[in-house]
Amino acid sequence: MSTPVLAVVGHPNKGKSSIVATLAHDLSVRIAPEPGTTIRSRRYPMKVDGRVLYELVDTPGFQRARRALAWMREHETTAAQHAAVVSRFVETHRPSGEFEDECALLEPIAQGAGILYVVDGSKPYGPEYEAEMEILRWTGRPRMALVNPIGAADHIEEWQAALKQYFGIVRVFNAMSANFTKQVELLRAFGQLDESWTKRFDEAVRALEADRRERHRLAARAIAETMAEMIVLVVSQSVSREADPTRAEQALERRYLDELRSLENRGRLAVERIYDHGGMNRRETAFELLEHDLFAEESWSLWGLTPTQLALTGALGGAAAGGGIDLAVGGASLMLASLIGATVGAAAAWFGSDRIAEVKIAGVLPLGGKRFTVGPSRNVNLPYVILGRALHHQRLVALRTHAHRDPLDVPPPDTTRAWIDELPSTRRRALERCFTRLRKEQDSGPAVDALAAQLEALSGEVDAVR
Ligand SMILES: Nc1nc2c(ncn2[C@@H]2O[C@H](COP(=O)(O)OP(=O)(O)OP(=O)(O)O)[C@@H](O)[C@H]2O)c(=O)[nH]1
Ligand SMILES: [Mg+2]
Repeated sequence: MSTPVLAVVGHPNKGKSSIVATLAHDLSVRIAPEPGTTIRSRRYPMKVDGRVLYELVDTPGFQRARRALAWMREHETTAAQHAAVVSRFVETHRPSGEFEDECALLEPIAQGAGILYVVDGSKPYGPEYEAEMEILRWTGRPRMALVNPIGAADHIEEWQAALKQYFGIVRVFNAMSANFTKQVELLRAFGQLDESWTKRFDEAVRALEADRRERHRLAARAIAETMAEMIVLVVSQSVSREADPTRAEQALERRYLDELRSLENRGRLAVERIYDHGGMNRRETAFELLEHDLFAEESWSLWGLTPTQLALTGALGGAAAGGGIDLAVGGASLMLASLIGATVGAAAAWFGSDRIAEVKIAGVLPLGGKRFTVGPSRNVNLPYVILGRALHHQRLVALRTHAHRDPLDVPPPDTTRAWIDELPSTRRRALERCFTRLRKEQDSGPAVDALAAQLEALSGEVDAVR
């Protein structure tokens, strides 16, 4: 069985390369707002274990479809000869460079590729597309039309009415926003184009799904490893007798918070690489929105557990029993706050930065100075804030198609606190047990494994959305 090849063709600037990038998960595909970005055909094989399951060919857009069709009509004899005339067109014009774009896009089709014809469903249909579609019909190859709505206007119905006359299958497929389920559905539809392709595309779907599960697993592990480092982080500093201890304490606190932030950022980069988005930029201003700082009050009310949830999870009980937090003052008022139903915002101050970094004196130095340390944080809510932010970022990255060339734009989530409020309490308690183990156990390996296992299910939930 020969490898199915699909040539992605159409008018210039309609999102052909964007569709290739999305399906091939490839950031190296050239995409730009100007027409004429793709100037020669390029193949993108989908490989599993070294074996190519199918190939996409990105092509330049039609430039002179009417003239090309006119040539073909002049050389036409019978309908049975149409495909041969298209091949002759390519052979005749290839050497001279005339009809360069038409030759580049028709060549793979003449060699046996199927056709994916891409149009922009946000622009009105017009007869100028008919020469292109007629040429493609002449090739007699299996073909599907993809309506990619680039803008907001909706001309999809009129497009469908026209496209159905030329293409066996017509689908709407948005290159920028197609989620994993939509990509899988499209692959299955490719398998319907030609009977001899069905098995191959079923195989491709299975391979893609296995690959996706593996990436979610790796992302869960990367998040668990980052959390482990953040939870046990300690920084220390020796301060001489002459130095101002208050300033030294403040500097050490800042260093501790900076190191937490930089660990968080490292975790994010790892997750971006896992989903093959390693090369992208981040929009700083927008990034700050998500990043609106780990220690900002909004972060705590958005990502952390409420006082009641903390109490139900056992986080407070466990920490208090272990002498982890001082319940005498803050704890009592916290409990009171939860009892009288105080808002999370009000409680956030208590949960917030003042209790994350607490400077302790680790020892007195021989010549009189002191050794200060900060960390590990005893703040019971910190792991939940870190985890909420990590899962939000992972979701944005996992759902981002490879057609995007703009920096990662990361707004706060639409549904405030959804992640944690929707977590079943059994899972919350399981997470809490993992956090406690991370704080207590010398060898963090088994606790990281346990946390990664808990996070795997959460990490895969991004694909549950249809
Ligand atoms: N918003 C949005 N923009 C899109 C979509 N698909 C493509 N674009 C944009 O449209 C422009 C053209 O996309 P390309 O994928 O380069 O189009 P093309 O058909 O390969 O263009 P040529 O190679 O020049 O023929 C780029 O700026 C894309 O970012 C989409 O689904 N939504
Ligand atoms: Mg292109």
